[in-house]
Amino acid sequence: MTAFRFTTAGESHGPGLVAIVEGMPAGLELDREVLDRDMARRQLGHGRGGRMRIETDTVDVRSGVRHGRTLGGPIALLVANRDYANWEERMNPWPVEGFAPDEVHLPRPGHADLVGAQKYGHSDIRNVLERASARETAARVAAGTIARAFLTALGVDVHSHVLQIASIRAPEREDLTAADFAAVDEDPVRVLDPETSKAMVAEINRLRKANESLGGSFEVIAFGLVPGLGSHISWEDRLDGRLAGAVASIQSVKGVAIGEAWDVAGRPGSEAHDEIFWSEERGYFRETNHAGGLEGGMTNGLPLHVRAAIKPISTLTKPLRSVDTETKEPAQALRERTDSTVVPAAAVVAEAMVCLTLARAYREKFGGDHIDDVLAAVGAYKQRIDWRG
Ligand code: EPS
Repeated sequence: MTAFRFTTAGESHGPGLVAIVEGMPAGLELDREVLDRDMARRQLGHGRGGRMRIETDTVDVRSGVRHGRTLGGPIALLVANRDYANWEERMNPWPVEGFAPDEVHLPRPGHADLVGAQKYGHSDIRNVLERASARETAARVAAGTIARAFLTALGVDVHSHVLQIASIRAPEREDLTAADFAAVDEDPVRVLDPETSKAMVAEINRLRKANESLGGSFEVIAFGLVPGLGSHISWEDRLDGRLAGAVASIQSVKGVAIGEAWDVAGRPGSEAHDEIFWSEERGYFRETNHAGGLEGGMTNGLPLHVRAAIKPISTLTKPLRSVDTETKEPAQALRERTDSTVVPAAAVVAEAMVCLTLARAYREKFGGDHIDDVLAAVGAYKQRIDWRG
């Protein structure tokens, strides 16, 4: 059986983005509207730039699915770039007669521009920035829709919310349930507290006027996981490492935390761990979740909490100091159309990366060629460990 994996291809202003997802079982039901809903959620959020008015992202399934069910083969997904119509000469895969694109020579501090050009030997920085662009996350979310459909079939729900934008923080909330996220996408910054939301929108407006970009942080929570995904046996199998890698690979993410990580670091051990109880009706249970649902690199059956910090976008409308890579003279960095903040959208991308990571862990643990095989294996396992969650 092909191991679960996915890859993406595509440039920001090229013809489109592609995702290929391999290793899904056959017979999994997909709902076109649900897939497109995730694509639209990634485009939400106060503080996006002009590009989001051009694109209306949808998942165009090109293989691996027939009449709404997976076939077991690779699933190819296409997300068109509508903006390509405005870039056809500059981004054409083939030489365009009588046209020579202007080269970009002004690397943005914080972006892949300078190092990418050095490493790959490009004089035109556009050859780097097109692939480094966070437009690529549309393909990740497309792949994530397939992983999410698989997890939904297994009773797993993955949600996200924004915790912080610039200096504005949402109040901490414990014991969130899946139902608390019912209206989060209706909020302009995808935050659960309406007062904080207003303050965040005001701060985005204020800093945008000052030509600034804004970073922040967000949390992804997965409900309904079985205990025992991932493993303590080998470092590569530890789910905390895989989740951290998956989420840290999102453009502009600079930190990932599992559970109460940074807070727990400052507490005595007696206040850092989740004590274990057992009762006739519940079986094993905990009264706290400081660990964020992971112990020893494995899910423990409690909700999984992954937080991430994202830096302010490195394209600034008031550019930072840089150097012209042709003349080596001091210059201002490239100034392009850009977003002010992408924190709400990044949380949706992180949901996709968490879904893809969890789908892989389920595929490894339970195998199965048809979705019914997977459901039967999960059911048998729950019975063996007497899991009632
Ligand atoms: C991005 C720059 C902007 C963003 C883009 C990511 O694009 P443009 O240069 O076309 O205005 O809008 O994000 C998306 C297109 C998207 O779909 O998220 C960058 O440099 O990373």
